[in-house]
Amino acid sequence: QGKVVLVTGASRGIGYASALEAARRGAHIIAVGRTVGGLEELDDEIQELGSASTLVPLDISDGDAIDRLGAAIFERWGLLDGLIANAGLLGTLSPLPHIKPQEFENVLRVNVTANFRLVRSLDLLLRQADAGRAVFISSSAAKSARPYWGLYAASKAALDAMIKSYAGEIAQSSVKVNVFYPGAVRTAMRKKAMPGENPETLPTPAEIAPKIVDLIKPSTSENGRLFDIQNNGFSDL
Ligand code: NJP
Repeated sequence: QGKVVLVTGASRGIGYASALEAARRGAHIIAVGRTVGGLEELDDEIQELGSASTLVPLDISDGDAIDRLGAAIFERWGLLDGLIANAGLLGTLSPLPHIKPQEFENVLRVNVTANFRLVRSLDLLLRQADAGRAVFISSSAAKSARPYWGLYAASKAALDAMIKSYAGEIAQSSVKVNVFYPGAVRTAMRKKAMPGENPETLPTPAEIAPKIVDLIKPSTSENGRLFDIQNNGFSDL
């Protein structure tokens, strides 16, 4: 209640549902994404819940924009209670030699570098909160190399390694950081990855969102742990 929570990739899918779930629990949502229509739709739904949001249309691969966002949050609230770092890019699933260097770099920029910029820009704000919490959305692809998934898998594995290191660095602080593996979820990204799959067999973002938002509750005592929805539990980072 009354917490300030930033969600990246809030314009659709898992991020949208997580933002809505956090708003339902009384948080003020800072909603980040490029698609203004999606953010506005989210804002309408949040208002219907009696909560409020601040919409931030930006491309998270713009590191300077992330720094400006951190400065603006500092100006207005002086702290950040929760971060759901969800925005991600699948990229083309194809043999590695066929991937264009520009696309390779773009996927790494969104899935890895942007999350580094978020950590860099928001670390102090999370420390200013009584119990700052951050969860980074990874993928089981990080743990299982499969043909054609090399670029996406590499980016999520890099994200995991980076966040595990960060979790160790802040272990003695009041901030807690986790990584979440959603498993297969009924979203646009999953449809692009598995076009032949029947989406009805998959959980919806709304079904997954409470598990993600639980990880930014102040009472969450686990630090530096992975929550793997497929294995339905925690393991150490
Ligand atoms: O993806 P999708 P999901 N700047 O494509 C945003 C992981 N995951 O909800 O900018 C700012 O529906 C984009 O916003 P927009 C996955 O890797 C999923 O399925 O408006 N935002 C949109 O809101 C990802 O990390 C599954 O286009 C940018 C959001 O990201 C997370 O879950 C399985 C952006 C993507 O929405 C959410 O995925 C798994 C940018 N440059 C992991 N680029 C699954 N769905 O099955 C993208 O293991 N976004």
